[in-house]
Amino acid sequence: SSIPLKSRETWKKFAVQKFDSKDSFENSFVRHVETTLARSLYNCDELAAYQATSETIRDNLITDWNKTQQKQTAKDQKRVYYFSLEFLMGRALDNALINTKTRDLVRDSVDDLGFNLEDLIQKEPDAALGNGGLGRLAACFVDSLSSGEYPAWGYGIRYQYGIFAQKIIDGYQVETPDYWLKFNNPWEIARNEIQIPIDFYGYVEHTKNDNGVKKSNWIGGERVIATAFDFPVPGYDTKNVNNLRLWSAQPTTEFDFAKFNSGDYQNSVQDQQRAETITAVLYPNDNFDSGKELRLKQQYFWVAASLHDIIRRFKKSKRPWSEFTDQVAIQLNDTHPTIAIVELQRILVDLEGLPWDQAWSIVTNTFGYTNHTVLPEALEKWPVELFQRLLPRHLEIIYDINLFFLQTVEKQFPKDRELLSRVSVIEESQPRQIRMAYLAIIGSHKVNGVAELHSELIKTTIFKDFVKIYGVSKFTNVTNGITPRRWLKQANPELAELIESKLGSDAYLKDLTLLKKLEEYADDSDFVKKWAQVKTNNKARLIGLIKRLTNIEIPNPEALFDIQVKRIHEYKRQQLNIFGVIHRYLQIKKASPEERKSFAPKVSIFGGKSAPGYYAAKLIIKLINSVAETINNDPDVGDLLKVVFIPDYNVSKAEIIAPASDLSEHISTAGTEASGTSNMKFVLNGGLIIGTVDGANVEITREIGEENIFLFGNLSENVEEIRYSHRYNGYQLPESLEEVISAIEANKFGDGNEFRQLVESIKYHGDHYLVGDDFESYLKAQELVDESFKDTKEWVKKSILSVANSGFFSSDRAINEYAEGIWNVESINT
Ligand code: F58
Repeated sequence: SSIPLKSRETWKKFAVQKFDSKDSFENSFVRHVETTLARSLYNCDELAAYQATSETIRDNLITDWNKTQQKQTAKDQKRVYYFSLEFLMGRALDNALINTKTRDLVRDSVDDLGFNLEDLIQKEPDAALGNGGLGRLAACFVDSLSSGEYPAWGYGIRYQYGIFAQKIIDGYQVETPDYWLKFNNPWEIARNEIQIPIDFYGYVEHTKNDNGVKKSNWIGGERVIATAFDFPVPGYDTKNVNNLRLWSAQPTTEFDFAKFNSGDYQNSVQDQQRAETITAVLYPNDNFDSGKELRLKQQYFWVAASLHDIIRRFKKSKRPWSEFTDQVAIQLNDTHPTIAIVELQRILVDLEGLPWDQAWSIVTNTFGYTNHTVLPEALEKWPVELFQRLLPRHLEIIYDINLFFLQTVEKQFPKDRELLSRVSVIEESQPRQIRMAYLAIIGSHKVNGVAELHSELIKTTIFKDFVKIYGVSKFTNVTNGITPRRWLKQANPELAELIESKLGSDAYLKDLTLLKKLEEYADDSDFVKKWAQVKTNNKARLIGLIKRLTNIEIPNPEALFDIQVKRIHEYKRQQLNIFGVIHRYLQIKKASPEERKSFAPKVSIFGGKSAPGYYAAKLIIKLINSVAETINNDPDVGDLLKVVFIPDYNVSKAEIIAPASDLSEHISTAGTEASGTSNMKFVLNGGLIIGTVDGANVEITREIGEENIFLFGNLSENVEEIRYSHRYNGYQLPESLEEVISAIEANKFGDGNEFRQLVESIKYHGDHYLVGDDFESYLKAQELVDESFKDTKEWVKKSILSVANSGFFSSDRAINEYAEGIWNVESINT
């Protein structure tokens, strides 16, 4: 459907011009105010100005987006598709300004037009289509894929409600809906012409063709339409703009006449409307599998639409199926899209008529699977019965995949029935369940963990049998990373400027290892002073945020800011942190006014959401708020200690919080945090870390040096043994922790009874997360922190050296590793 040659001259004459000067920006801005928004200079408020600015940037992005897609189609290289149920993007405007290097120009222009750019940026709601680390990782990855000019698309769901907004009322978390699309969203392109039918339920017809070959045909029983929304993803300092395609569910317009004829019009329309609920809301659990039918519907809906899209694109090239894997790589972000393995096999066998084995070899060479957790309660399983109803043909295919797999295992390890039942995709429990991680391993050519320790752990624990079966080469590691564009340049403009003044350019934003040169300035007193000043300014910015959100005054920006922000989870051990705070409080109370002078002033800052149904995590939030209430109002304490819980932690708040830490806490029970990524954000912004030997803390230590990090606690190799010993030999909490618990029980922080479950799980029910075992070691590490912080010069030096050596943690490096080691995909300009 392209334009005939004779008309093309006319098109070319009017080819869209990108804005590239103040004049052209302002021209476009005014046009958008008057036409797109139907307003004028008499009624253009900040929201309208934000929208007109965004529309103007959007025009530029779409122009480059179009060219990028044309170029990628012309080059016809292998593409990578990143399947993720979550993309925690945050705000788009500031990021687009930075990546397209138009920020200064736009700041001056909106100033001419009577607005302040920083204020306009604040008007944008966060695109919060994710829970935490996994979703934010996907967002950093699409940034790096665009910046590295890889031919790559992200595929996900356009939820109408993102992760809930958290209110704190009387110290308790209250969830309110995040209806982020209430204004027109300038960052998406509605592709209403793309309408893909997706079926559910129904039954399978088994027939034979003329040659007597068995054929299976799934007849769906309910149909919804997937329609596409495209989000342009601009790379940094390149014209490359990749696509993030998010699907939205719509009702079909094919009506069920039987129902409508029965005269029940109202109910029939209602049935149709139910289609939209599929993409209505993001499930708010982190590291927990909820197993709800609607969740499985979301997964199949998104995966089926994405594969349909990819196959349509592939078929346009008229290549034989044997070349599919030269053209397509698909990465499964956790097991959530695992059904794609089955769906592709179904398409190839049932619809395209390929023999099973040929289809299966295409499938396994297409997919790679990333695991993000070893926690058993987070590993996805689905009841067989649910599959039987919702996706009957897929269940048959799963049975066949499993059968063929078990047959090869049986050949390899004859008579090992135990092994067969351990690795079977079907768990023979009541009810029987499908183990999605096993299916993902069997259907992929590579399986990776997200940090070295984690990748070793999956090989020796949850996937041990599969290493035996497939060999160790199927398993690999790609340590996570973060994008320095958002997490340094955008979040910390002052630090970025100071760095640029020494490195001479912004090239480090594309090659983060260039930060290494900062080592030369670690003893340069002028540089050290400026470095410290940037930190103080960022702390002042955070003080302002805290005041606005909580009304708490932080009197002293020189105090040590000790921050733990992340999802609230027992394994992440915010309880260990708050017990440490209580301990400190009790020490201050015991001290004489004279002795109190020796305490270094400190601000303990928490933030994070609990899953709505996670009782223990909600209790931790309440405890933090109750402790804050007592301490912040105790005149004996004064400015020595403040405790803050920042409500509704999200990406845009993280951008203010990460640059403001002196110390951040990454204190999970060893072996539980697969990687962590906020640890990288804090280090890149010149904060030091107190942490356990867990996740990416291990590599952070290796890169920045162990003299620049405060490690403590038991090691992962001992955790099981300690738990076992708790169970069979009993255990005793250290005196220091008993004292803390007694203070809670003595109602020093509101009604102590309220926290009984929290206390009892540690005191009497095995202390699964080893809070007692690590407490003393944690306190010691904190003492060391206090000691070090007193020596400002030494502390700042550690900070500079940490940043200088954090280049490894760029998501650009992670993406290059995936491209080479897993996808076999090349950048478009190589
Ligand atoms: C996180 N997982 C890991 N899952 O906990 C963290 O260590 C790691 O750094 C990060 O992934 C990136 O690799 C995580 O965020 C979820 O939120 C899932 C959401 C859907 C339900 C299951 C948990």
